[in-house]
Parts: sequence; C-alpha cells; structure tokens
Amino acid sequence: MAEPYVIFGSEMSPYSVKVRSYFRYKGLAHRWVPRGPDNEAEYRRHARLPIVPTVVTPEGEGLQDSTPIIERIEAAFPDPTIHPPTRLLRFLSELIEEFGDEWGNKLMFHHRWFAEVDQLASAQALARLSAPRADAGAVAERAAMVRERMTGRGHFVGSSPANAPLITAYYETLLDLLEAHLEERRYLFGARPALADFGHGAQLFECLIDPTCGAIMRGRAPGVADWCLRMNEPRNDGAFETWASLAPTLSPLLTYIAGYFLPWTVANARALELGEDSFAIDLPGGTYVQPPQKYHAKSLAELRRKYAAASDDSETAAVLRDAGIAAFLA
Ligand SMILES: N[C@@H](CCC(=O)N[C@@H](CS)C(=O)NCC(=O)O)C(=O)O
Repeated sequence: MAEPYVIFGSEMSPYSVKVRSYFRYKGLAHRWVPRGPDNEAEYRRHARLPIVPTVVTPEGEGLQDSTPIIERIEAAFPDPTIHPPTRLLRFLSELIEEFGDEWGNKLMFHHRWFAEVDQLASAQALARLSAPRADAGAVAERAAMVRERMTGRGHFVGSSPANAPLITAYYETLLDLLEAHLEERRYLFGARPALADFGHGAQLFECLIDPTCGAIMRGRAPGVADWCLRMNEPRNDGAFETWASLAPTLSPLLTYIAGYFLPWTVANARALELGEDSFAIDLPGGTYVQPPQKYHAKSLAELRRKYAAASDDSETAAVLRDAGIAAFLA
C-alpha cells in the first residue's frame, strides 16, 4: 500500500488544524504527527522552515504554508471541490480565508498570550502535546519555557495593554456577525465547506479551546462554536448557496473586512515600504498602534493578484465596490 500523506502539526496550531480538516474532508489518507522531540529528526528531513504544518507527500516531498498546500492538493484532487461555483463567491471565499489567516490569527494570538489564565493554560497544553511522555516536572519546565517564548511574541501581532480592549471588541463584533450568518446554515457558503471555512474556522476553533476567547464565544455565539467543532470533521451535506441567499448576513461580514482588516493590512504594507518601526491606524473603537508584520504584505499582494483576476466579472466588481473592498485592492 502507498505511504499516506504525513501532516506534522499541533492541536494548538490553527494552520495545522486547518490542513488536517481539509485532508479529512477530502477523504485523503494521512498520518497526523504531533510535532515534538520524539519525531524531530523525521520532521527536519522535510521542513525548510521550522513551522507547522509541514506536509510530506507520498513521494516524500515536504510542503509548507497552509494556503499553497491546500491549493496544491485541491488541484490534484478536485472532488468534492472547496470552491463555490461563481467567480464572486470563489473570490469571497478566498478573501475570507486570507482574512481568517491574518486577522483571525491576531485576535486568537493576542488573547492566547495576554491574560495570565490564558498564558498558563496554553503553555501547559503546548508542553503536554509536544512531549506526551514527559513527567510532571519536565512538563512544568517546558511550559515555563513556552510561556516565556510565546508571551514575548505578542507585540508581533499588536498585542499590548493599550490595544487589548480594542482587540477584544474586534473579536466580539466578528462573533456577532458570524453568529447571525451561521444561524441558518452549516458552513459559510451553504451546506458544504469552502476554502473560507477551513481558514477562518481553524482560527476560531483555537479561540474556542482557549479560556478567555472560548468563554466569550460559548456565551455570545454558540452557533459559531458549533461551526468550529463541525469544521473538525467537515461534511458535504448539500449545495453551495447563491449570492442572493447569502448576501443578507454575508454583506455585513464584508463590511467588517473593509472596516477593520483591509485598512489595517494596507497601513501595515505602507509602514513596511517606508521602513517605519510602528504604525497607527484609526479603526472603529479608537486608534490602533502596532509594529508592521512582514508576512502580511505578502498576503496582501496575493489578495490583490486574486482581485485583479476576479474583478473583470461585473457581479464581483459591483459587490466588492459596494462593500468598500475594491478601494483597498484595486
Ligand atoms: N503561513 C503559515 C503559518 C504557519 C505558522 O505560523 N505556524 C506556527 C504555528 S501556528 C509555527 O509553526 N510557528 C513556529 C513556532 O511556534 O516555533 C501557514 O499558513 O501554514
């Protein structure tokens, strides 16, 4: 029998959970390997960068970066497709995936490593997952190391005492919009998952398993919590919907993307171009300040490329213009 795909990942890594959920949906045989000291040599043979997920193909090729991994596998195994059928809906799905990867990650990462209760729970979970056979003393030592390393990284995503109430408000507003949208459907684009569900659902699944974000979500948006859990084992339960049926509750999410994520990512790219150490931007709720993040500029360039390819479709152009999105991507 052929070797299955191998996914080196972590339950605490949204991008790993995203790729695993995709493999499950496609029904592709795979072996999930929680990355840790026990498999470091095997991992290093395939990983160019020290990140998860790292996927190893049956031919022994190492793949990294969740979006290109999914694009590559989707090209080889197109059924069941994760792309809604119209150009508009496909672009929106790609946009929401990117938005989840970038903005959703900020919301999750800040909360995971900000309050003490989250730091302690997350560091312990990571320590236990990565060294399942370690004794209590070794786990505690590892957890202390993880906590120190990860809390030192918060500023990369803009985590700071000044931004904390803003970021919590961004999270709560997003949950309210998603709750309304998911009230009557199983996935973001209908009765089957699209690329957007994999990217966005994974970030919010990580929110769900953390103390602060999980409590907020369970209290405020139980339908979103159900969706996050559903995305662990997504199913094809029917058709994608049309824009007309999605629009009443999806349009407000697009307006949110145009009001928060896009101005932020454009300001981030501008700060990088100008070589600034920090940038400030007026977002709903107040001025938000953070150091620029390199990876996001790449993601914005990719979004602009996809927009350029999609916007000659008149329906796509009109919806993106009305939502205030086109102005940031043109
Ligand atoms: N853009 C990458 C991001 C992957 C990533 O940032 N992975 C994190 C975990 S979620 C990681 O491995 N970080 C290195 C570390 O924690 O040492 C993707 O989409 O796969």
